[in-house]
Amino acid sequence: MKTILLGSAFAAGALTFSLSAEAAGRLNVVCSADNAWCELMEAEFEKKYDIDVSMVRKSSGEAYAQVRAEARNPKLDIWWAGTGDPHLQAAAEGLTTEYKSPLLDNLQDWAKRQAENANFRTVGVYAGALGIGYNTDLLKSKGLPAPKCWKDLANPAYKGEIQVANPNSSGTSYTALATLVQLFGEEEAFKFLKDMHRNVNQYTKSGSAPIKAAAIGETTIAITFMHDMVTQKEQGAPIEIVSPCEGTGYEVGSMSIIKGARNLENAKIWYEFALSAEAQSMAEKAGSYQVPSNKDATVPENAPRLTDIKLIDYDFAKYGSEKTRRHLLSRWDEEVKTAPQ
Ligand code: S7P
Repeated sequence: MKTILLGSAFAAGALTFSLSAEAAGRLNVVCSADNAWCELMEAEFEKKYDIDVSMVRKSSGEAYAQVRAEARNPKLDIWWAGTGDPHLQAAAEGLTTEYKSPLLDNLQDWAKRQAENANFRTVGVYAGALGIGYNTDLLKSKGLPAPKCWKDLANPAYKGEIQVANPNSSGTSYTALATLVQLFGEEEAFKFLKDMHRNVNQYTKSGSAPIKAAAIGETTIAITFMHDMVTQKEQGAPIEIVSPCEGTGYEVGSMSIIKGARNLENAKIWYEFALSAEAQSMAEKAGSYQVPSNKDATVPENAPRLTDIKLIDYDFAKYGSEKTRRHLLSRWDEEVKTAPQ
């Protein structure tokens, strides 16, 4: 065991503190961000610390399922990134550990609130809003109208043209489901989802897959986070980003230490690294355009700013609760997935 001085490793202004750590050792991470960002985080962390990272990439709902399944014998130490709702559910179920970072006061209010809502069993690492993206070339060649609102997506003209993820596996898609319920009320939201279902060509496992498919012309319209659309646009894809006219929901991408983590001290080192301005400013290098939670981190120029978007007052405590998530997901399975197309 040796003591690592973390303060010097982080951006100026960060608190200096020490952790008694298994500096040389291992860390098992489940990563729910885009693969390129997961890999960059792993590489940069390993460059900086003498810790061997073993990482798996899973969508948020799948990562939550693994954490839950392994509760009695955890194999993971830390769950980094992914939408906040399943992190909140894991916190409420006692699957994650309370930890108060010395960097909390450097974080945006929405990131601190996420931690407070979970009794510090999770924390916000980034934020981003949901939107509708479409392939401008395909839309034009098919003579389709440009969607402007959520409700437009039920237009029969879009039959077979829309792709969105399955909300059971995907945090992005659960955020969309919870957003529609908050915007329209549960009955109207489910009626809309059943109508839109006639237009859906595929429910993917991963949340960002639909906009990747739109970028290569495999679907015309996609529902994803706007920052995932920016990634495709930056790579030259003919993607238009729509902020729905009714308003939209957003995620507080989160991070949690697993209860019973075998490499707890190393998990804390990752936690501090991931909250640092230095690490968060690297996201753009991996083509990720979320708004970082550390106030001192560089916000990518093309990151969709939450202040420019008509956002709903997303009720994270309610829609991240076990009761509401379970209810909405089973209703989606029973009524939407099986509805006639
Ligand atoms: O790609 C980045 C991102 O959109 O992916 C996360 C997402 O939860 C993982 O994908 P799933 O929807 O498949 O769970 C988001 O947190 C993040 O912004």
